[in-house]
Amino acid sequence: MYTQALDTHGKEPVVAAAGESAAHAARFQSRVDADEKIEPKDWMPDAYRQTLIRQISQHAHSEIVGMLPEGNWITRAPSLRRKAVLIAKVQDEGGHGMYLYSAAETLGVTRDHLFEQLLSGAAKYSSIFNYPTLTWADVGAIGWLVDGAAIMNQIPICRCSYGPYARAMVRICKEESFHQRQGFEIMLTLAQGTAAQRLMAQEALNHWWWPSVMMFGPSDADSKHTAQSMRWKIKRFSNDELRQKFIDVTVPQAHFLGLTIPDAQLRWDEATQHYIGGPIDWSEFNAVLKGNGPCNRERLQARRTAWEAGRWVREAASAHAEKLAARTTQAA
Ligand code: BYC
Repeated sequence: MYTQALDTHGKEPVVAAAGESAAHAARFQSRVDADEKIEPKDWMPDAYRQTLIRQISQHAHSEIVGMLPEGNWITRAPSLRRKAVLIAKVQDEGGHGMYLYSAAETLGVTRDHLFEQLLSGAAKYSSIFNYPTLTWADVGAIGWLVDGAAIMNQIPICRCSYGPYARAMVRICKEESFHQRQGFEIMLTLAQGTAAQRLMAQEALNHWWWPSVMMFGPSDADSKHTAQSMRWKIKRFSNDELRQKFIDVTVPQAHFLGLTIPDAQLRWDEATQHYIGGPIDWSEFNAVLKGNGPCNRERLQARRTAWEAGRWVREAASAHAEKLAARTTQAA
């Protein structure tokens, strides 16, 4: 269901950047075209390196910030089982962030530098995590819709041309599919519950549908990075292609739950065999990216507070590592 099809974009001719040899650039592109993995010590165009650092670090930041909306419900999950599952999910997200920061570090950037970019507000993270989780159903909707969208976007990244990113994504996607199912199961329980629970589930779908659809990024016409990233096989599908796949998979799931997608224009199109939705309000997406979503300030403040509160742990770990290294040198 959340799978891949043939690659369709990025077949333009290779052009070497200033200061890079045309032969290197052509050899690099032919390796990418042959589906060889590019590894950290291999030659790569600087723009490829910078694109990967940007995308992988934004992805890592999204995982770390993404812990906050659900973490908010750990103490209030409605049963011990739900609490244990939610703790495990949030912990997985922290782990995903760590694999991704490690993958970014293989490109020659430090984790501290990436954290500085996040905490100063210079780096982006996924727009979706700037929305609040006001009810338990919002936690279900995050698992069902946000993790569902994440899987749709991330399964193709398991075939990304950059080896460390592709390998990190294999494990991440396995865990994301559990996350999607736990969210769907929360929604199913609520949808089969009392009238108040069904209403809560419907309201969560109303809150999360459009932000989830926007999560795939700007429309192809406005996506500045897609063409080049597809040529380098960092991205395998365009934003609109993945968005359409997500809508096609998710609408029948909403029908199964007995819930209504909050899009009055949504219809099944027999000719294309796709669900066609109404227009997306990109002004909302752009406002969130500019820092003006409902929770942008709160999310960044939470990360800054955690960074400061953890300072003594980092300092203690460094001091311990220095002591160990000094002892090893003395013993040698
Ligand atoms: N939010 O040219 P485009 C998760 C930015 S984690 C914010 O299409 P690209 C989860 C984009 O960065 C989910 N910004 O860019 C975690 C670019 O800005 P800059 C995160 C966005 O890179 C915990 C500009 O708009 N997933 O699922 O070709 C719990 C132009 O866009 C967004 C990943 O990071 C957005 N939604 O395509 C639960 C996956 N969309 O950098 C779940 C990996 C776009 O030029 N990333 N922008 O200033 C990708 O696949 C791609 O980077 C994107 C964007 C499809 C997101």
